[in-house]
Amino acid sequence: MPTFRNPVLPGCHPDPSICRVGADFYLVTSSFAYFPGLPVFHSRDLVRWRQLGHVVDRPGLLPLEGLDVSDGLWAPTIRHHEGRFYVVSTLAVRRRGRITFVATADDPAGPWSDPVPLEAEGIDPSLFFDDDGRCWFTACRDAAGDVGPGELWMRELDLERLKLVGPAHVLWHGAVRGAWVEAPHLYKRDGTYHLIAAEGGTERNHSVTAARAETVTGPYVTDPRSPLLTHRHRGPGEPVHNVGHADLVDTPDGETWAVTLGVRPIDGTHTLGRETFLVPVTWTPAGPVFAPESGGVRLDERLPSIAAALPEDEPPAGREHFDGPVLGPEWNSLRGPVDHLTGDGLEIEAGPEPLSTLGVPAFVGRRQQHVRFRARTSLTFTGAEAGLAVFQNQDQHATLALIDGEAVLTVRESGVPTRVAAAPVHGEVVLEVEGDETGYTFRVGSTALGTVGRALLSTERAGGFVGVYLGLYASGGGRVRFGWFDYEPA
Ligand code: 6LW
Repeated sequence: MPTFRNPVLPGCHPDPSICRVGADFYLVTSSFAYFPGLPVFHSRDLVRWRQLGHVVDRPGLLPLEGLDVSDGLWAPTIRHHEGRFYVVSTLAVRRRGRITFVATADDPAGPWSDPVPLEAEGIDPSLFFDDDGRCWFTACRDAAGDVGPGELWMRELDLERLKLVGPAHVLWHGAVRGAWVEAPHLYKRDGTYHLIAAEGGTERNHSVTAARAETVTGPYVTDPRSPLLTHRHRGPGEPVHNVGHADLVDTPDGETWAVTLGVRPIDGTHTLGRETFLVPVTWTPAGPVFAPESGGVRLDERLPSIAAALPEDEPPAGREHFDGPVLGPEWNSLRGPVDHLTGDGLEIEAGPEPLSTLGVPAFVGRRQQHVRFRARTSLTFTGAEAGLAVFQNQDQHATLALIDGEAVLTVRESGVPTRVAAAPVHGEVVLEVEGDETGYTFRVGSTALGTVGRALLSTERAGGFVGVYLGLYASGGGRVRFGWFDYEPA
């Protein structure tokens, strides 16, 4: 039986949401304080995804500056209705408020409208279009309307005015009250409304739970089979954990699949973030059955029937020469755009902000998507500081940088920097980082400067919701030119 390899979107791609229009599938994920925000992907077989762009792709649309890297754009939902795409999401700042918004587009590749704020409490918004054309907005909130374990609620969304209207309906408190019910999505099947949610928190106890109702506004009755999907009971030998936060889609030939987040821990920690996995679903009179054959998320899963043949391995991306007019969509900066030039390498203006700031440092990065990889770059520089960063968050990262004629390896843990090693350098320099299960080994030319333990840059150790980015950065003045960048899975 032909299989594909999970995760279908490796690296930090959590909270996936999916919709289909004809033969085309579209998917969005959270992006936190990275800019541009809310990546949009396209696929025709659910397995091979290509990024089209971002929903929040212009500066100034939403205030990302000042945010911890794990705050920002959370848990979007994408839906399509009568020729229009809708994305709802929340700019969340833990303990300091949030802005829930809707953006629309005729083409998911963009342009997307400016975000329209909605008067909505909580996080994890979703939309459901009923047979009569009415649009129902759902989200989760706690009793105080803050982020937290609590309840799922609903209001109607007026599609003309993009405003929530009518009364709020409380739908459900989860299969277990107080177990962080979140990530609601609603579907209608054979006249019954099925509410899917996540419960247990986004770590090891994560899960998919469900409730059902005969009318859209409820009452919703807990599906006694809940959790319908979880790996919380699996031991440390299980390769995939934290499974939950699912969204369902039907294929043109009648299969149902779910996208869900999960992590791949090694010795109890993961660095790649929460990734997007694809899981088969069948519908029974009792409701959806996730992974009917295996009961869980598999690294090797049977191919969707629409993917007639085994997908070919992606050709290795090859060396990035930055010779296009703009950076590819896989590149992000932190909290806002960075002054840069492409065409002949990547030139970055080194601003005053260090990587440890909550502002916009001169940083351009991409997700680490494989535990074993090698990343290299060549640069010439005469300013204060520039190089390669393995970035978990502003307080937890490792850098190999040119500083005063030396290549310096620095590790920052809990906000405290430690200079690990240094070597003198001249002229054009090649900086390298190689990752594996144990750590990140840094080299300048062929000289190894040291290895930083992998767990140090893990989400478990750093806290928060993101995975590691590999970035090029500069700070303290001067202009740096990166000639090329290689990222190779090993
Ligand atoms: C997301 C929520 C969650 O909105 O983490 O705990 C948040 N679970 O569903 C950020 O990814």
